[in-house]
Amino acid sequence: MRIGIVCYPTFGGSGVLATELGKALADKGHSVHFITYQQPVRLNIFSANIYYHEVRVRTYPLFDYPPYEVALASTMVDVIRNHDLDLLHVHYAIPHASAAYMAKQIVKQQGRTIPVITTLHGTDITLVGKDKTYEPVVTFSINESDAITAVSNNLREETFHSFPITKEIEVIYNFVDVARFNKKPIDAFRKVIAPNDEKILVHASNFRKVKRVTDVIRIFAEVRKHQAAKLLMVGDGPDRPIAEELGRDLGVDADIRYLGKQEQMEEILAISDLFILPSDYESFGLAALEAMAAKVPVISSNAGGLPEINLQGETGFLAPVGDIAQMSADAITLLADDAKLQQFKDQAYAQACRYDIQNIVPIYEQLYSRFCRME
Ligand code: GMT
Repeated sequence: MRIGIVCYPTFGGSGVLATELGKALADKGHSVHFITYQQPVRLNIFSANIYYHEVRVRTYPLFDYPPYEVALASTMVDVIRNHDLDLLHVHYAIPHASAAYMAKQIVKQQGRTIPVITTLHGTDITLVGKDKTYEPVVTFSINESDAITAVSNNLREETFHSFPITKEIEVIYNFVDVARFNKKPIDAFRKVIAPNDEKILVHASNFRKVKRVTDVIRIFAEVRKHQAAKLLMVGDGPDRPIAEELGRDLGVDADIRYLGKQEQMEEILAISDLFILPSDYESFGLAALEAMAAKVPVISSNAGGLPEINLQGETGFLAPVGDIAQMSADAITLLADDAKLQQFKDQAYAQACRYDIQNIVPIYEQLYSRFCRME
């Protein structure tokens, strides 16, 4: 098939998932056309089956807000026509689903049909999408999609709850390439971070408010009262300065390393013992799944779709949002017992294997085949 994938090219989970999906589809012989405004961060390979079409937004002194959605729809039309696409798969509703609707109408006038599949990822529904600035367009463009998928049951239910959606929403869980994440730790790297064999905790996110990075620091400070440990903070974003300040106030800053945005997550996870994700909401928590694939158990909140991924007392522990005392207690208990920690590591890995790329990508292919002929 010739598939157009529209996504954000940044480190966010939706862009990562869309890029990994495109790479996997290309490996299986499909032609994959990425349409976005910048080379996606995980699009770091050469494949004869992968094409990248950059959306260029022309500026003009009149525009306070350059019209990205118009440029995106026009690029979609261009790629549909010139590369004879069989379908468009858009990740994150805003503005990708409405731009796809526009492109679909334009090519329809020329006698061509192009199925549009919209995958909802989370904040497009729970935070941004239901704001009344966007809601009517989001509702319309989701309903106009030929198929709608959500990355967890929780997100499916949230979508029905917040929007008058008239179509079925299919749940297709996010996936991870287990083979890539199941790596041996690089001893020299571990020695640099934890020279005295301290346990290593890790958090990865975009450091937005929803991620509650200050909870991560507070949990770590509690753990440090009981044992020597290090904390790796991966990613960057608006709440980094307050996390740094809190670390200094709590006297644990010397044991925290901010690594910034990292492409080689598997190497960081390979030396880690525990992943912390205390978010206000996660539709899925792809970062937690990647941790589990690297045999790292997860201490998380029980918000959104996290209980579907992180299994209480098996792959890690969950607690209500903001319950720092419970999350700290669970982390301390787990880190203090090497046999139990190893058992959780193995169980986390087994859970990640259920979401392996090999199991999930065929579900997308089956979905596509309902809308266009397989070659
Ligand atoms: O978490 C973010 O802020 C990024 C966001 C995105 O759209 O890139 O992530 C969302 O999609 C991911 C992939 O499906 C999910 O794993 C995340 O849980 C989800 N984030 C939220 O729901 C807050």
